[in-house]
Amino acid sequence: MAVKLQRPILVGGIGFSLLLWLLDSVHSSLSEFGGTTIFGIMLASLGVWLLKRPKSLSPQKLSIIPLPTKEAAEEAIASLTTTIDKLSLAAEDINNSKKISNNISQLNQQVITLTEELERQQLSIVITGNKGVGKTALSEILKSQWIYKNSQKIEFIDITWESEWTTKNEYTQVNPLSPYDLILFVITGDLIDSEFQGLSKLIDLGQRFILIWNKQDLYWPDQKPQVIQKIKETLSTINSEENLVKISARPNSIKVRKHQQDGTIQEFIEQPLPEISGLTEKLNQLLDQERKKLVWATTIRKAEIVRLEAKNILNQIRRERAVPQIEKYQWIAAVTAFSNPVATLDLLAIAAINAQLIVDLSAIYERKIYLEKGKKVAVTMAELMLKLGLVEISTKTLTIILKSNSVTFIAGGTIQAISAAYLTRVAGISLTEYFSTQIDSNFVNIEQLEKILQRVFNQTQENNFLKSFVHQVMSHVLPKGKKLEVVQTQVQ
Ligand SMILES: Nc1nc2c(ncn2[C@@H]2O[C@H](COP(=O)(O)OP(=O)(O)OP(=O)(O)O)[C@@H](O)[C@H]2O)c(=O)[nH]1
Ligand SMILES: [Mg+2]
Repeated sequence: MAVKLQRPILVGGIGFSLLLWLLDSVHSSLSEFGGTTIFGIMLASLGVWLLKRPKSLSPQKLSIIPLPTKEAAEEAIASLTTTIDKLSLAAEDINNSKKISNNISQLNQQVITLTEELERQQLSIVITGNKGVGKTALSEILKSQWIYKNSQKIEFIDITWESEWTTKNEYTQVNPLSPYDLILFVITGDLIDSEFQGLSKLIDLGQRFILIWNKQDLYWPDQKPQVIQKIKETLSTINSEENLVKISARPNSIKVRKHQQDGTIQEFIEQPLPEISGLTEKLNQLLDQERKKLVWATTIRKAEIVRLEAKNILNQIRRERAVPQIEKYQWIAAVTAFSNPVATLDLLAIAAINAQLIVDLSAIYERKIYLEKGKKVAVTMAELMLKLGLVEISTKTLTIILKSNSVTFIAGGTIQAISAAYLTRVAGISLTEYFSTQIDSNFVNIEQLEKILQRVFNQTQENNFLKSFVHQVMSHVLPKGKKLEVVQTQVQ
């Protein structure tokens, strides 16, 4: 297949000619050392040059949870509406529009519900904590002693805590606690690390909690201050020491000995009353002062979760558009490498091609990365690929696959062509994932990009994928009639 190279960057606009010249001279003077050495030196030279570059392309942005005001909640709903509008627009020119239009009407319905929720009076409180800490006992006692006394419109739910909710996925805001206005987090002694990590994350997500130390009756009075101090110390690192209360939701019954006046001793079992006054005081105070804020904060979280749902569907549509672009550039990369006089893998030429791919992909994902920035991102990706050892591993793996095929003819430049196409694919797919998961901004978070690159690379290292990929590249670059058969290989 003849690929027409239309973009000027592929011809003269690379902007790395000095380095190419340097690499070229290294190549000609050391050619007697053989391909591998030269390849290594080229990579090393590129590495040295790249290492001198600034580490970050731009400041990294942290996602900040807005303060819970009505305006912020309205803004969150507005931002959801914008994403739904984008989705509606993108859905106009795709085939599977029936399902998507159903999704869109459901999303619009959620916007209506969320807007109504801004004035919600009823509160939802979730009681969570590890198994057996007394969640159900607490829920029962609060329902019977507190809600009815105060005629509060409150519902209680209890759910066993799972630390994975706040550690596992990237969208930790989509955890089962998100829809609740307040979290009562129950522990029975020391705060263990996974619980502390969970609480820190809840703070990041703007979720209010009260940490409840239950089963006080199991401790001797002189043990308690120590435990309290330890928990408070830990909590102070996340500015939450005020959030601790201690209770006994269902104290154990106790054996009481009473000395009678006649000298005899009477023994009987007494059931102490639950002791939750510290908690109810805290609750009363919190609800008096912050009831509305709690509702707005929940609305903000819920709106964000629905927005992520919409974004997900939008990303699927965008990915369908992105893949043909990636394929187009991977063939351009293959043909360029195949016909390039430099006999080793030319990472900068690949970077130059990838720069244009980045620009095109960023347009699909509405990131507006222009060519200059695209070049920087492409070089950063080349740098990351080198650093992670992806270039070396892929070249080795592809060489093994090629060498083990039954046809002896392998044209010069074949391995470079396949590597160039492969690395372009890995870069392209990684970028679609990066653009899909990162907050909307034009900054490039190198750390995230690195993780994604590694993951995508690992996924594509699967032997069957690589074999069929080799086939595809060969059919694009090999002269007609040179057939290639790839046989089963065991790649280390
Ligand atoms: N000593 C003491 N025991 C308590 C207290 N609160 C609850 N328990 C006991 O702890 C055990 C577990 O209580 P639950 O309320 O079932 O705890 P849970 O967290 O709902 O348990 P799961 O639903 O199984 O996760 C029961 O035997 C309760 O009687 C307390 O304040 N003191
Ligand atoms: Mg329970």
